[in-house]
Amino acid sequence: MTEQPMTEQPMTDRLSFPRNFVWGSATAAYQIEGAAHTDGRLPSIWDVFCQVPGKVRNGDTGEVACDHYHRMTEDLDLMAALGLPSYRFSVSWPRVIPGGSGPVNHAGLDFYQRLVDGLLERGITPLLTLYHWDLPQALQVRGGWTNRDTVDRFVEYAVAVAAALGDRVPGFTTLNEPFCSAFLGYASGVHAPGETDRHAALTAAHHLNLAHGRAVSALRSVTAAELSITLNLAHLYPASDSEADLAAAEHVDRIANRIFLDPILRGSYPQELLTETKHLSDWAFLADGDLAEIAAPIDSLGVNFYNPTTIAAATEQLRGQLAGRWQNDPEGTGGPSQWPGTDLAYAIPMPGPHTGMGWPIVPEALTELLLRVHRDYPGVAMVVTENGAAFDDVVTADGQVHDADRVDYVHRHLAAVHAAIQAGADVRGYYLWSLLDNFEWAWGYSKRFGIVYVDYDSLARIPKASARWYADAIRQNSIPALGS
Ligand code: IFM
Repeated sequence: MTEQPMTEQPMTDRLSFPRNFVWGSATAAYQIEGAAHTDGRLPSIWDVFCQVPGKVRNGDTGEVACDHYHRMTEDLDLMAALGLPSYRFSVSWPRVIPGGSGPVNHAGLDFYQRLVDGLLERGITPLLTLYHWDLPQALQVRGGWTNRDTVDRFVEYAVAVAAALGDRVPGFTTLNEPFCSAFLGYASGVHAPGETDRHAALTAAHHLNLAHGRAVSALRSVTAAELSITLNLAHLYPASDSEADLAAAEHVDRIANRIFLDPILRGSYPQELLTETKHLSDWAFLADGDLAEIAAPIDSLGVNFYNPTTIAAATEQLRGQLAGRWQNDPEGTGGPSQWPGTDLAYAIPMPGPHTGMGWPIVPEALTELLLRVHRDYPGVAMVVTENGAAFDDVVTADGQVHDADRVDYVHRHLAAVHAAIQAGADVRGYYLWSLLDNFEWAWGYSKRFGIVYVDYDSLARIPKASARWYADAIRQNSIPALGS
């Protein structure tokens, strides 16, 4: 693949985005900040999980990460140099309320005051995520998201952050990808806190929904900011037209997507979900009045998308193929993997090009997904809050990173967003994941998603070719038409 030309082209050869379309890039606290013991921060579940042998590749941790905590000014200048109109970041709960409950740690909160001020000084609009997976460990020892009390602790934390920043931050997102918190954290156990109990995962999912809804209501009285939640929606293709595969795909749709979308946007859980998970849980955690609280109106829905998935009904043959493989092993992506939280469905490999994560590259699936949400949840405004790709980047002799594959991935996915808008979906912005290479959870630092390369020895930042391509798209509010 060759690098995309960045020359001006006649507007007819370009796909233009709506006038107010928001362009940005995203990161998350634990993945970039480092400074794990600085200014009163206490451990999160990820600090603890990283210490468990075999859980994170190479034994990597977020102790230093990109050292963004100490290099924030340099990173802000980098964003300004790229002409980034908006920056999506997350606040670390264990910095702000280190014990999970109790007093606010002003030294920790001050970091975000400086970050927000620094963004605004540079004309960059902040989009603040309150929870991107770093639960204070002090709450985990009391059951974490399986404990209903965590819901109210989250609301207290959300209000504390909004009371400090709500006058300057125009957008708050309650949770990032609650599917991962609930099902990777409590069912498959590949994320912190590493539990493998499906009843716990369903309990956590419900409590995350409730935490979101209660926080939205509480935040309305503290800030005029727009409020949202970000979901990593699975776009699913049944492996065949067989009844079994179609049913498996619908089942995964309920356990991955509708378990969040329906209560938040419709005020109910799908009845089939309650029935098909009856053997795992009696859903006694669902109390009267919860659904009304969860459905507190939001201003937009964040959608994270990387790849679609092909789903097959679980069979003995698929189980046999999976046996003996570590599910979280990137090398294992060549075979089927059990869908987290259920034994009824398997994700099976898709043909075609893949990213460095082994994830299939299917941009049209993003158009289909946005149109599906638009169709099934009418009136919902969406923002693509994450999209991007890891590739095996190298710094070449010229000191540059020529990441043509990432340029191509982003280009095609932006074209897919454009197509969805043309077809009527209300998509208001796009945040590229990620600004910086960073700590990719169970894969540690082995996977690079950034448009800016981070040398983990010197911590130097090197903007990649994709950063320049993206800056050009932002400047023109348009991208070259595919094939032009
Ligand atoms: O790095 C993650 C991010 O934290 C959440 N969404 C997916 C990204 C890539 O895996």
